[in-house]
Amino acid sequence: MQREETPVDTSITVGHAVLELVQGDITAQPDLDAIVNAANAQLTTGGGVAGAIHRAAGPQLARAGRALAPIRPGEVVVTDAFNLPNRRVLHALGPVYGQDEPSDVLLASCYRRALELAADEELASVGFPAISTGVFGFPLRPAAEVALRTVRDALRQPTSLRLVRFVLFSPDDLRVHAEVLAELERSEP
Ligand code: AR6
Repeated sequence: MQREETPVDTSITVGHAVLELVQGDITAQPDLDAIVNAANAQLTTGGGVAGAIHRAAGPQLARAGRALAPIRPGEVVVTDAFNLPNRRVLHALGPVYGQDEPSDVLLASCYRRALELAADEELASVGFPAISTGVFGFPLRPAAEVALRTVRDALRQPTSLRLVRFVLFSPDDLRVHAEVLAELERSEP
């Protein structure tokens, strides 16, 4: 059997919203009202996805963060998006795996709070990276389970959101998320 090299993008409907998985760069999602940053506690530039977001937004983003820092694991704060094509950046501090416990509860809080804050601002669409799965070391598959379950549960409640997009950086990240979503749809319809 031939192995599928390029995973196809996935999308499902949950409540009144679409939940979709794509491979890409979260700084290049101009159709989304807000994007989520996998931030550090001080809301400084940092590396990984945070570095990319700060570079694209410009130095005003770090300046805006200074007034709101520090934040704790599981917390999310909102700033303008400055030079990014989006309206808002939601800065989520994920747990450092093996250090901030319980890591799954704290990770779920990042996704839930981000969606709550987006709904408070009546936003219709938001994009997430795979929070904590880079520098913070959260294993990808369990992180994807927490992320996708939390977002599915949230979209079943009344919300302004009509689109939640997971923007996964590598084909492998997309494949794992697609597998986990299919499994959740089977086991927890
Ligand atoms: N678009 C989408 N995803 C990306 C992008 C991008 N442009 N760049 C990287 N990723 P990480 P964390 C993926 O390390 O684990 C920072 O220094 C990446 O491949 O960015 O929450 C902060 O300042 C991985 O799958 O976030 C913090 O100190 C995912 O984004 C710390 O790292 C998250 O990786 C946060 O660590």
